[in-house]
Amino acid sequence: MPSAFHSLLLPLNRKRKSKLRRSRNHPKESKPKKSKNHLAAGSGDPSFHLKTSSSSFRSNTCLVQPLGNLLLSASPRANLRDAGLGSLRAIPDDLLLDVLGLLPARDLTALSAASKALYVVASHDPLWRALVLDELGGWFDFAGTWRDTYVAAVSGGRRSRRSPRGPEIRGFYSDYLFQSWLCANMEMRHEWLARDNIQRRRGLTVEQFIAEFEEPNRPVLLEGCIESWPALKKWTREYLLDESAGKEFAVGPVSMTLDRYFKYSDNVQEERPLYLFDAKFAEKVPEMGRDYEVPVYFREDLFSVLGEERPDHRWVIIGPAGSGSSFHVDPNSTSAWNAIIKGAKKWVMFPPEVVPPGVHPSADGAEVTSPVSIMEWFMNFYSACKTWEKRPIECVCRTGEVVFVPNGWWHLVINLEESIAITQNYVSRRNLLNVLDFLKKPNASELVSGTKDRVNLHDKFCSAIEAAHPGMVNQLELEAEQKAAARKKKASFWDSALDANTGGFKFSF
Ligand SMILES: O=C(O)CCC(=O)C(=O)O
Repeated sequence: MPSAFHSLLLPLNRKRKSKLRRSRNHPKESKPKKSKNHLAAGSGDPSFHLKTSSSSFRSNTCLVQPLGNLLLSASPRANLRDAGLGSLRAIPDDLLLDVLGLLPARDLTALSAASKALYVVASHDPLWRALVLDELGGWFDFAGTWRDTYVAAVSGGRRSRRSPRGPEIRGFYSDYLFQSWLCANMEMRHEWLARDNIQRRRGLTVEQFIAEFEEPNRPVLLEGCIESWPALKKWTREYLLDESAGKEFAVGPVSMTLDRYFKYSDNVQEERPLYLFDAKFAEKVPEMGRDYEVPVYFREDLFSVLGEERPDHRWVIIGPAGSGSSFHVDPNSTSAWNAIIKGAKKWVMFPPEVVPPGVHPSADGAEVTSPVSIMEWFMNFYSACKTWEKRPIECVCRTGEVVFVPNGWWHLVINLEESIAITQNYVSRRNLLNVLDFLKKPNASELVSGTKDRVNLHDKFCSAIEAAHPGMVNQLELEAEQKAAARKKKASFWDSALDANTGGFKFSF
């Protein structure tokens, strides 16, 4: 790695998002999201450490250098990219990749033999990932790179005859391609992990949890509340592989058996690793459903009145280091808990009224996911909120710990090591009115997710709640009105005590 990378590296600017990087942002979201343009927004110390490649298949060398390094090269105008792309050089890299993404594998291979520059571009692994997932679904044996996986699959399992090193590439400069490689290969920096300002609580009573966290809608990390889960001891790889043999789990846009997924996750190093996020795990593998129970704080589950028609509400989540969930807000205004059975996750959370830097929610609330990858967010946006008055709540949550994610909170999560977790989204009396408001929005058909009947969910839920808990909604509305009136009264007392002209207090002794 040339040392000039350090000085010229950041901020890198990947203005447009290539289609190849536009996979669904979060598995709980039911619709593909539109991409948004954005600019990198500053950076801190630009030094970085590369992951040591754990894969027996590949090394993490990069064919590309950041554009700034061209200034330091012997011939600052000689970018191999431009010389070797011919008239395609006028097209920005992200657009070029979108165009190449339309080609079948045969044409991509032919193109990569035309020049070294085209070799670099046509070897961009996300192009091959899209081909593998489109053509093979989850039925692939990962071979270290997506290109090799594709070649092995179409040649009946034989490894690629391509030289493992490929042609020698020098002097190809591209911020877009370099940052994609860097996001896949760099370690999380110490400064991104150091801040831990969440409240950690052990032994809370349910009443304390409600009063201190659920009612005021504040995150908390709960310790010691899943110690009795059999999953903590039982969920070794061998056990999960045995129990789930032949069953497929939802992994990004495809379904995969666990053995194929582990072969992939053990050997992958990419910017957005495929994440196993399955809502039907307990139906497919009932033993997994029996190996955990809902922690005592989250037992009120009002969506259960909808029976079969309830939106998806529980997921098993498995992923390698570097996988995770980019910024989003959970669906249907629900709150959630996330319990780690194995591994460690870094969390960053912003309250509902604070949109994280780099995230652009749409005005109608239909778009609540982030267009930037997790590593890209840390590289280009994490330091932007250092000086903010409302800094995010952050923590590293480890095996046996549970994070409470209050409704409406933005959150980003990255696995620091291979992790297995269970998460559930729920509606309790504390967020029932929020959820009903959400389901009633005029564009509910766009907003509601995790269920087939997006339009009628509000009415169905209201009737089912009324049948199961007569008077509950009215009672909650009354209490909410009383609380609002009490808040107003408190505010007007202070208003009257405050001298509007001077901004000081009026004392009338
Ligand atoms: O990746 C994770 O564990 C976090 C999952 C998450 O954010 C969610 O379930 O909403």
